[in-house]
Amino acid sequence: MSRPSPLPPGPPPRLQVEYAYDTGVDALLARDDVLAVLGFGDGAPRVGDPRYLRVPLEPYGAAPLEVWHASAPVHAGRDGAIAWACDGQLLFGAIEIEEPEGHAGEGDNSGILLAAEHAYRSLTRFVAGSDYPYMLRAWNYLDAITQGEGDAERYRRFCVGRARGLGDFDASTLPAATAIGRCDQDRTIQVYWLSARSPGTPVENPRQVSAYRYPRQYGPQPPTFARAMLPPPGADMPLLLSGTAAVVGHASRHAGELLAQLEETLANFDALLGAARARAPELPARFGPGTRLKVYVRDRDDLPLVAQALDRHFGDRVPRMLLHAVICRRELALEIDGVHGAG
Ligand code: 3EB
Repeated sequence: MSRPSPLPPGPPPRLQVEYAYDTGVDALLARDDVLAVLGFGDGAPRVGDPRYLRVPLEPYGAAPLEVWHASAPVHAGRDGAIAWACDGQLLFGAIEIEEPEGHAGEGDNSGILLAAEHAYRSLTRFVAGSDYPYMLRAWNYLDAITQGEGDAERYRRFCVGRARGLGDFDASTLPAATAIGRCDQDRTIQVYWLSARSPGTPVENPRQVSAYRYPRQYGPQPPTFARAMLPPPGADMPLLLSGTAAVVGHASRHAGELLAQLEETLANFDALLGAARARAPELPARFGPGTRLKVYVRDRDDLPLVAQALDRHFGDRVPRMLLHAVICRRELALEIDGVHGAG
């Protein structure tokens, strides 16, 4: 068990996200600028390094490793259930919590609520007590995300547990996030995050109601995330894009129309980039070689259609991976997250 040791002030934070197709995980982890490596799907390696996390979402086509390059030297360790790695400016953390048996007071699906609460209480304490107290970005992966009815749906229970674990939070400083469903029947919630020594600037989307202000119809606890996060001033880092889908205002659009949902999602990104560029005019207005996208597609059979549509839209200008994953609203066929910087 260990904690990140205090480090003197250093150069500004640096983060570069690579999708690596040809380099093995051991070679990547041997580099001292590597803050994190994410492996997707059944074929992803199993490695004990705290900088490595295996995410059981099946990629479509060749399976890359996602590599976060930061500033060497990176230090890494474990503290209880938390794996961490840091470089003096940024911290990658990951926690995996098995869902406990629920208890009657919480009704159906309280196991996911309790696991989310536990994960978020642990990571919130850890981050607050570290030299990297500012949450920039969080990813949440849980099995069977839309199982259950009404307020007992697992995603809604997750939202309640996440908010309880966050404790007293200020909606204006919430991180960018993704919450996506796995299909592996492993009732273990995975949360990983990026936090920093200095705060980023959250960005909301002018086409969308802020998620933390969603009306009651979507559950008792609105989702606690910002639409995007601009990196700390002076950082050599991309804009961090939250999971984005065909949600306009607060409503899902184009139920049953896959490609219309894709177009709406891309329109949401155009608006989000516009809002981010008002504060960071150097960001490109369009996705390009400095963008990395993760495209989550609910139905396996839709994967080739989405891949073709993205090819038509972006050609090979925008690096991306497609993953078979379940979106947190049943009518949403796809969701996209990623990072966006100058190429
Ligand atoms: C949406 O716009 C789609 O609960 O952390 C996207 C990104 C979504 C993050 C989360 C949920 C989350 O509401 C869902």
